[in-house]
Amino acid sequence: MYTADPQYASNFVAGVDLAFMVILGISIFFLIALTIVMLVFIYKYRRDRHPEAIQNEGNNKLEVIWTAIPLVLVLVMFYFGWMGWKPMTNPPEEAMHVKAIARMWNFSFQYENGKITDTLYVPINEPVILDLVALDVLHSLYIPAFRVKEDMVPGQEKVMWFIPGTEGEFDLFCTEYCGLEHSYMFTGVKVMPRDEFDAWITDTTAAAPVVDTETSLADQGWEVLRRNGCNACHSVDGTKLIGPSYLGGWGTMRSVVTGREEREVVVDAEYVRRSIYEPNADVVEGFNKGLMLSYKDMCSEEEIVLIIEYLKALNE
Ligand code: HEC
Ligand SMILES: [Cu+2]
Repeated sequence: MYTADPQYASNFVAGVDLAFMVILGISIFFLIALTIVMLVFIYKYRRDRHPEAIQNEGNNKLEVIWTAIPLVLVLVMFYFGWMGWKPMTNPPEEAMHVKAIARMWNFSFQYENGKITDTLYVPINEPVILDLVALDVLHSLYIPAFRVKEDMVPGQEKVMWFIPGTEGEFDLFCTEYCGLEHSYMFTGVKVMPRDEFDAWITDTTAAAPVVDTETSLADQGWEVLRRNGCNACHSVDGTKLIGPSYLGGWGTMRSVVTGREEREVVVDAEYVRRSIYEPNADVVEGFNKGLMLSYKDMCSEEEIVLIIEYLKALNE
């Protein structure tokens, strides 16, 4: 149906690169031309040949020329820029939708069947529409190889689309300075053949926690924490980051603020579960409300059990 040129990573590469080369070409031409003219004039009008300066009262012909030529050049640049950019604003009717969710400080991608990943997987030669969702602050999704970049604004429905043209893995990252660990909002896009993609998307075992005997429950809990980007705000070594450290928390008492009221609670399974699903219900003293968002749609009950196993293991 669609065939993006296999030479290019996406359908926008040709247009954007052409605009870039046109502007770069014009700039280099003038850099060289002006430098040459300048050198010639320095030589030709040097002081020992022209000891007396001449006053020029104006030259209408020159004025017209140096207004008209730059105007044409700027319009040429505008034309190529516009032609490269316009198609990005017209996503096709029929396309695969992926919800791209950004939060401090990671991306996650949710597919039409509910599968969630931290790397974006897409089939080759088919249009993909990313529905951009920012949960907390401004982020911006950038895939340099595809020549696409779009701001993600909390509360605003925005989309980005492209047709991948070459198989492989490409960088994807946030380009809107969004806080302390902004530079870690870095992941990738994996472009694969349709049949491989179909096999991958229908395989839901990778997303669900498989309780295998090879890996300990605690290690699987760590995997859940890593996958959800929890470690951007929570350390394992007692360091206070944005949130409290995991270390030495389990089983101890916590001073929390519930509503207006301060109280002491035990860090038990119920508390951890509530901290993950309703982070703002009990806010740990000394930490800020509203920074951690609910992981209701991201973490299953089974995964929370694994997280708890990990917290327990840290105490040993
Ligand atoms: C953007 C930063 C951020 C991210 C990401 C984050 N948290 Fe938090 N978390 C906090 C802050 C701040 C607090 C303390 C305030 C509160 O209780 O809401 C907290 C509190 C907690 C608590 C209570 C801790 C205690 O010692 O009493 C738990 C448990 C917790 N987070 C687990 C998680 C898990 C699991 C994830 C990932 C699924 C996660 N957090 C992701 C910032 C974050
Ligand atoms: Cu960001």
